[in-house]
Amino acid sequence: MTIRTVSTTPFFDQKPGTSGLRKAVPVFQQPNYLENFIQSILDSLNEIEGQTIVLGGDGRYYNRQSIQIILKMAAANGIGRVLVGCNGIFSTPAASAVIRKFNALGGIILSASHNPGGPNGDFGVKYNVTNGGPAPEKFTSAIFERTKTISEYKILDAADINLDNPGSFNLGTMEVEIIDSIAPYVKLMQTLFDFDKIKALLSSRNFKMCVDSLHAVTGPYAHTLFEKYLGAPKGTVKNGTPLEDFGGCHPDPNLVYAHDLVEILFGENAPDFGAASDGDGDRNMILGRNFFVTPSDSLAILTANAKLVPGYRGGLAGVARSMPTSTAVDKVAEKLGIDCYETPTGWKFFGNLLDAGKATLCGEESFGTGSNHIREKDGLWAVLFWLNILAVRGKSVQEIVQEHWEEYGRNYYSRHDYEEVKSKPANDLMEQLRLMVGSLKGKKYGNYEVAYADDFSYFDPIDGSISKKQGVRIGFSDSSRIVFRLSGTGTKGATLRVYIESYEPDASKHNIETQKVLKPLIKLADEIAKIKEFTGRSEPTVIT
Ligand code: VG1
Ligand code: CO
Repeated sequence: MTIRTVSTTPFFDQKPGTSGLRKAVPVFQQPNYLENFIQSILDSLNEIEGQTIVLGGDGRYYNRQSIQIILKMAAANGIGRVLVGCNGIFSTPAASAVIRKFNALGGIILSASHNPGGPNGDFGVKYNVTNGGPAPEKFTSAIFERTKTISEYKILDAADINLDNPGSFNLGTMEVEIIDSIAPYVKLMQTLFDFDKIKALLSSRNFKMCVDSLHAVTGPYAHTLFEKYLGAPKGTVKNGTPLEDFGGCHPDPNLVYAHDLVEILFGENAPDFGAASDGDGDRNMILGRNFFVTPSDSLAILTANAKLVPGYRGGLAGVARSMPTSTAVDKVAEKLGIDCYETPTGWKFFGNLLDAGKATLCGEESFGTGSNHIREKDGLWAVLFWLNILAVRGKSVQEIVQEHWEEYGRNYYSRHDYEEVKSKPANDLMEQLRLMVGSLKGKKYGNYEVAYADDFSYFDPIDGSISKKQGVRIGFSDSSRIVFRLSGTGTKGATLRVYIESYEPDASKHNIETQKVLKPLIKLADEIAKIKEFTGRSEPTVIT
């Protein structure tokens, strides 16, 4: 087996976004495109000689081919050992758990998360560091800088490795271990949740649940957890076989893309509980019978009920949410007397807080919740957390949420996405907002008075780093809020995200339709940002 050094020239579009490098599959299939990015990651790491890394993906199209390339490059660059998920599969949370368990140097996760897959879908590469979490900005910037100057990469000439069964192989001097990626994850979940109580709930005749894996990575994990360990009847998990193109669907657990599950939960004889997860298994959507739980509320409710769950019985050190996430959890934190941190969008910003023991639970409005058990958001963890709460409290999802609102007030919340708009006008829209925010304070729009407005900038209290331009937020004196930012995960044009929130303390007004309540603010968002004028769109493409 010989190591080949291949000369190459840079691609200038390899800047990692909110969560790794995401591009359409044909972009990744260009000669040297994947290789350049992988070599840039390896070049940005110190002392890789003999180290262990974790490798796997969400099973989407191009996963297997990429794994073979990456293995040969890792071997040529002196990596000592690679732990690969069987069949090349690792959910993002399971990869994070395995990096931590084996004290690996880091991991390469192949996923474009909730973006569609298949030959014309998206692919992605993400590097996670030693703590199991996404590489911080400092590191992703170093990778990007390297991609701009790269002139060669190293690869071993060798035959492909069989990924289909657990086992050990040698690739040059490097060891490749194909491991069961489900067992360590299930074991970790057993240390956090009361499996006996959840089992009693799931095997009772009075409780029915439906889990939709959307043909994506959580299928095998969900079958094992719910049907094998927790007594749920076979058939509880739907679409549980990962497909390379996710059956042609968006593996995105929200009311729009998980519509089959929504129909079941809002239909006749609906189950008591429903859940879905995304392409790589780090997102979750929680539904009750005829009831949708917003991700922001879910975070607040997990926080308020954490003491009922064995892994969190000792109390929470603090909580953290991304800036656009509703402030529902802030109210719970205040009552519990714990700190609540506000970070930019993207899980990488929670890593330092989790490592420093400042936050125990974290969440994002984009259907992501997680805790200090790993350094990624974790879809099935959130489902188990909910089931544990339901098993202890013996109430329905709707009752739990409504009681929560009665105690803390309700944060009406919605996100409006304008997908695939042209990049230039989208950037111009944000730029005019940035120029405007400095002078908005005190300005009146009908009944709304601007209490503060800024372009969110985050000071990381642990490492002192500053992340600027993280979204324009406009807060009003009645606690309502509008946030504007551009997506960092899309692959076509730009996606404008508008986040709208209002607060209602009065319990007699808690059962109004969300879009109706938010209507004046939605109108105001358009008036302030001139969305129609810049994007030419009069309606968002997706409302969650
Ligand atoms: C989106 C979400 C963000 C999330 C990110 C990765 O980013 O808004 O909250 O962390 O996706 O999620 P953006 O930049 O498009 O708004 V995923 O499940 O990659 O795992
Ligand atoms: Co994801």
